[in-house]
Order: sequence, then C-alpha cells, then structure tokens
Amino acid sequence: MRYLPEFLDRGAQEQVLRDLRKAVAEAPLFTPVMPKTAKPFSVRMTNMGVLGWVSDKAGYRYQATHPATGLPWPAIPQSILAVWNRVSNHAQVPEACLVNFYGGDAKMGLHQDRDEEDFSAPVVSISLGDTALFRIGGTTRGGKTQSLKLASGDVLILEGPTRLAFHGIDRVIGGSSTLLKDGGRINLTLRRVTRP
Ligand code: MD3
Ligand code: FE
Repeated sequence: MRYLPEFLDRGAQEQVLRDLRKAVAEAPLFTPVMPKTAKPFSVRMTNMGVLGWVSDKAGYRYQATHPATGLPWPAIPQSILAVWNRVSNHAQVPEACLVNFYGGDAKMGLHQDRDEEDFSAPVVSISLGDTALFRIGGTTRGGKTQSLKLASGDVLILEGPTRLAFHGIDRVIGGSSTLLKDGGRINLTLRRVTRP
C-alpha cells in the first residue's frame, strides 16, 4: 500500500468536487442493500465510468447503468483521471470510479474488494471532506489490523498483496474538514474491472 497524505491541495479538491457535483446531478446517490437480507448500507453510493459497482438483493456486481435511472454512468472527469495517471503506471484507464458518501454515522465493515476480474491493476482511493478512521488487515479475516486516518486530499494506492487485504471504515470524525458545507466524507475509488 502506498499512502500519499495531502496529495491534492485545497484547490485541486475543490475542482474534483465541482466535477463530482455535475456527475451526481446525473447519477444520484443511492442506498445499496446487502444481498439476501436487503439490509441497507449506511454509506450512499454512485459511480462514474463505463462500469459501476452496485449491491442489491441479488448480489454484488458491476453494471453499465445506474440502478434507479437506467442511464449509463457519467464519464470519469479529467480531474479524477489525472490522479490515476499521476500515481499509477497502469497502461489502461480506470473503468469504474465508485463514489462513497459517508454522512453522520456511516461506516463500512471489514471486507475484501474481489468483484473485479483484474486484481493485477491497482485500486486508487481519494478522500474528501471529514477525516475517516480506516482499518486494514491481511488477506485472511480475523488477523492483525492497522489503523490509519484518511484526511481530505489524501490518496491511497492498493496494489500487489494489499489489493486483496481486508479493510473498512470504523468511523468518520464529524467537523474535521471544511470542504463539504454540510460535513460528511466522500471516498472515490478508481478501479479496473475486466480481465487484462
Ligand atoms: C484496500 N472504500 O469502496 S478506501 C470500497 O473509504 C472501500 O470508502 C473505503 O473500501 C472508503 O470498497 C476505503 C481505501 C481502499 C479502497 C480499496 C481497497 C482500501 C482498499 C482495496 C483493497 C484493499
Ligand atoms: Fe473496499
């Protein structure tokens, strides 16, 4: 894992946010639910790119269209593609940019990201807004974990063995950033999905 604190300065964060607002106007945040149980996530989501990650009663998957509007996901804006290009040497552009929005008490339990066919590509994460307490362990559940605070503008690159590490968000520290007027946290993850 590579951790790049304050990779984006305030101006760059504001540019990403302007681009994100346009995308979310077209592809509104939705509340995913867990497969089988239909228990709602506390995090709201949307996507940009040719594929987007969704979860509903039927399961987890990538699909080309928004579950509520039926429209293709908006393109990944240049301000976000630029981060992928600056931090990864990957030959291909990302296919998916998952947008996670954490309001007040939102969190994300420990999980692995394994719905992609291509684990050889990195996952690039961009944090915006309030600071989160991020936890990462090894590739088996129940092992040792380490915690890291992810603040606005921080970038994390998951590649090699950490690509399949268990990870989650324990909590978001309310009032820790002034970027989002109404508070909360946004995490963007850039991903390759299809086989290389
Ligand atoms: C470690 N998002 O969207 S980003 C997710 O802050 C996700 O919203 C968290 O976990 C968030 O799946 C954490 C950091 C991150 C992203 C992808 C990873 C860490 C990862 C993939 C593999 C290992
Ligand atoms: Fe994840």
